[in-house]
This record gives sequence, C-alpha cells and structure tokens, in this order.
Amino acid sequence: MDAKTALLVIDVQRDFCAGGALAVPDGDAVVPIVNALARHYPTVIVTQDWHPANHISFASQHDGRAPFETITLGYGEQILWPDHCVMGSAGAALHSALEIPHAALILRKGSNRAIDSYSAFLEADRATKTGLDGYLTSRGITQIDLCGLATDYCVAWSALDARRFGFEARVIEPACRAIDLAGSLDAAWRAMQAAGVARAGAV
Ligand code: VGL
Ligand code: ZN
Repeated sequence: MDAKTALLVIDVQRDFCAGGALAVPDGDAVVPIVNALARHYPTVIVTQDWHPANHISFASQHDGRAPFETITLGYGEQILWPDHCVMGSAGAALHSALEIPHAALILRKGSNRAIDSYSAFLEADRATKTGLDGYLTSRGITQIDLCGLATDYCVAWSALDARRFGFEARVIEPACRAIDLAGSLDAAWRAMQAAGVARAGAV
C-alpha cells in the first residue's frame, strides 16, 4: 500500500469476540484476516473501545433498562449495551492473536463517562474530537482503509467520519463482522454508500 493510505483496525478486543461481554457473531474470524491485511500497510492505527465502569452507554447505569434498548440523551439516541471494554479489564484487551507489531498508534475512545464514541474521530456529541484527524493529516495520509468490529457500529461511524474529515475511505468487508441489531447492518451500508465510502472485497 502507498504511503498516503492508512489501515484503521477497529476494536478487535476480547469483549467483542467469542465469550466476551458484547460478542460480535463470528468476531474472532477477523483476527487472521486483519493480521494478513495489516502487513500490506506501512501505517496502521489500532483502536480500543475503552470505557470507565460507570459509562453512560451501559444499561447497568440506567434503572429499569436492559441491554439493547435505546434511550435519548443530551446528544441524541443511545443504544444501551451490556457492560463491555471497561478500561484496564481483560475484556478491553486487544485479542491475544492480533499481531500487528508495526502499528504506529493505539487509540482509545469512549473514555468520557458521559459521551459514547463509536467513531475513532468524533465522540457521539459529534463535536469532541479524538485528534485522529490531525494525526493522520500531519502524516500526509489521504486514504483510510477500515476493518475490525463491528461493521455496523464502530467501523461504520469511523468510516463516515473519515469522509466528513475529507479522507477517502474504504471498508474491507471480509475483515469485518457485524452486530446487526434490527437492520443496523443494512442501514450502515446505505449510509456509507451515500457518504462515498467504498466497499471492498479485498485489497
Ligand atoms: C461497539 C457497541 C458499543 C463497536 C462499541 O466497537 O462496534 N459497539 N461499543
Ligand atoms: Zn462501547
């Protein structure tokens, strides 16, 4: 891959894999695919979903609410999730078979108790930046390829925001797996297509 293209590896963490708190169906399957893919990229950024134990996206923090219900918060709709990716916990660790020794940056997101962050670029208030756009721009990156978990949440939101910040963006579909809650996967692909995110089978 050329020097202007970066690979963004989204949330390949234990809690999103088999036996994890918010296991994505077949999530483990991406690990060898992502490992092989990453070898083609000089610039790789790995993200971790990284929440405090009392994070606002956890159903456990809202009396009478159950995981996968939706509530309205100050910044908009929020799906409530099982407690997952609690900072420093075993479930928040990267999958132990993920092997990307040349990754340049590990970016943690969702650490603000009061705001979720599916996207690696912007928190759910759609205003607070993680700084990733500046990091990539200052390294001369213009194209971002995305892979990881989950296609319809953190991968899609990151891809949409990559476009918003002016990058070319491409989702490598075989290197992703989805949660697919109530049609969320189809909706995510439609939104990505409308925003000019390319859908790639392989690279
Ligand atoms: C994610 C739901 C909650 C993801 C993170 O990585 O797609 N999904 N937190
Ligand atoms: Zn999360």
